[in-house]
Amino acid sequence: MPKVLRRAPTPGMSPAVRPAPPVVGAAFGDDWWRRGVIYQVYPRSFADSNDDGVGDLPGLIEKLDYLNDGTQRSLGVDAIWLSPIHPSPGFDVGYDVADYDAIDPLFGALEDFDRLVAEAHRRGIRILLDLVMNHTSLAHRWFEESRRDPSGPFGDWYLWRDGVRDRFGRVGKPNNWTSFFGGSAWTWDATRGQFYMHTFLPEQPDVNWRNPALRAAMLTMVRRWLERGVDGFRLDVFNAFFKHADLPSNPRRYLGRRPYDRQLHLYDKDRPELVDFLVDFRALVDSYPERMTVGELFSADPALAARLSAPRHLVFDFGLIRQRWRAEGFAAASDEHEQRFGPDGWPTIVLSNHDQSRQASRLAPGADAGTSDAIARAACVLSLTLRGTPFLYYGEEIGARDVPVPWSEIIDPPARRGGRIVRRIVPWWNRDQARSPMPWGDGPNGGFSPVRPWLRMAPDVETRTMAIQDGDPVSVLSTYRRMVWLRRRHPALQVGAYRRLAAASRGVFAFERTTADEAMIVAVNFAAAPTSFRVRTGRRWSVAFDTHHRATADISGGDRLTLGPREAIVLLAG
Ligand code: ISL
Repeated sequence: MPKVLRRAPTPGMSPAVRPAPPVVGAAFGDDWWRRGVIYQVYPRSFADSNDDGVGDLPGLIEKLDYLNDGTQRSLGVDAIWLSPIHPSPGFDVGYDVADYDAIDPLFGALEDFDRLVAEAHRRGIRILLDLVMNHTSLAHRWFEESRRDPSGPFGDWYLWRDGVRDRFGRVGKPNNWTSFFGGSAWTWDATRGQFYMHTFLPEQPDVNWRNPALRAAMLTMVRRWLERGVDGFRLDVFNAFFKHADLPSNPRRYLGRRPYDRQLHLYDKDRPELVDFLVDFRALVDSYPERMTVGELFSADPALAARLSAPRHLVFDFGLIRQRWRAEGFAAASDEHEQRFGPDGWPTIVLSNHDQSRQASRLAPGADAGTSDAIARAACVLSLTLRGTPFLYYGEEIGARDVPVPWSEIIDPPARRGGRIVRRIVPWWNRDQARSPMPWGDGPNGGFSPVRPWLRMAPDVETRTMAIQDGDPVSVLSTYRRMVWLRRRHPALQVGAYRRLAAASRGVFAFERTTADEAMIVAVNFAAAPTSFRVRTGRRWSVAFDTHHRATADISGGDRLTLGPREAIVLLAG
């Protein structure tokens, strides 16, 4: 009997918003946030329905069956996380929001969004919005009002401060805070005659979460999206929401690749007041059935992620994203998850997102396609068997690699003025490389769009497309499909306890996932040569999945198993 969500209309609900359609046939019910697989869509680059070179919501709707049509021909994901789709000037490619309640015409209209929710729910797919609430765009009405009328109702909705005079009478910045994107975190606004604070670009002014009216306006906005049927939210840099009330300078530190790293960020994020906000915010979300959230921690700290996590409310810690392709590193990061989150805590499993180098490139730098795909398949097995909720990033399922983007075409993160690039995070890395449009198949631009896409296609677009891999039983895409559906059939892979197996030989990371009713072993050989290890369990095992397609596990002579180069295997007891 498919799980069907029923929700009585909320009293006083605005007539413009009607209860969401039920999530029909979802594989998981109330605990889908633990058992399900979540897939991040970067809307600009996913599917272009109107041939303008940019992805959009109608295009995404056309691809829902690819994501989950209820059969093993599809990827089988349980939820989609949409990177921001709100109106934005695009200085930070959508993470500078000008109107939280609307849809950027680039992607379609609110009606298209409602249709996306209905069509996704009809397939048992839930929809998460990316909420950028640490800052708005300069173009947001709130900022324009705040800048225009300091004593008006919006005057205190942002972090405005006078400059400070030095002993020579010169006016300096209010403190030493730096922007993550380079330069000071303070920009002078001539209209208001004050500085305003921005953790990121000057086009992304931070809001003042200490202001009760701002906080109420944000929670009202969140409720409107919940009423519209949104199943959850990803919270952009949520641990940066609160700053110290007095805005003191941060202590300096003398190491660090970038100026931003050369401060101890004691006062511009991770403030204790966040906890009280999360209580209110999570109470609102939990007042709607089967919702969830995931907070993006603006630093890779599993301990803090664990402390801020709660049932239904996950927190990205990015411990795995920092790993290179080494068994010891992945094993240590997984063990740290267990140590920090504990058996009752619930981590996230993330190897890719729109801010990081594509995992195939990061884990197999400079590799030929065969090696890259072998590592992509083995990494897929890890993503879908480690304990926690897996978040896949569009394109990783076909082994997509970073796309070299020439300086003249770089979009991110600079604020372009008059076509000139005025700022970038670091010269050798821009995030465009991991945001290239999805190559679906034949036709111009990998079948993404007949016109020049907003960002260049991957150089291997002729040989690495969804269509090519769709029909190949040993492709990366086939591996993802088989692993997602394997995970769906086995509670041990969804919610089972994790225990690392002592792999005597280097290069192998092996662990158990167990529930009361089933036990599975996952073993990954990171090495480029065959490697064996002992699996002292005294049980009989069958092969549930193997990247090298062996039918039986050769666990002979005292549970010794030999894995081929970069082979990943999943064994089922009994
Ligand atoms: O970009 C990064 C490293 O290359 C990340 O550390 C990222 O900047 C940081 O995690 C915050 O990311 C989030 O907020 C930013 C936005 O640019 C990112 O796309 C978003 O994921 C500001 O909204």
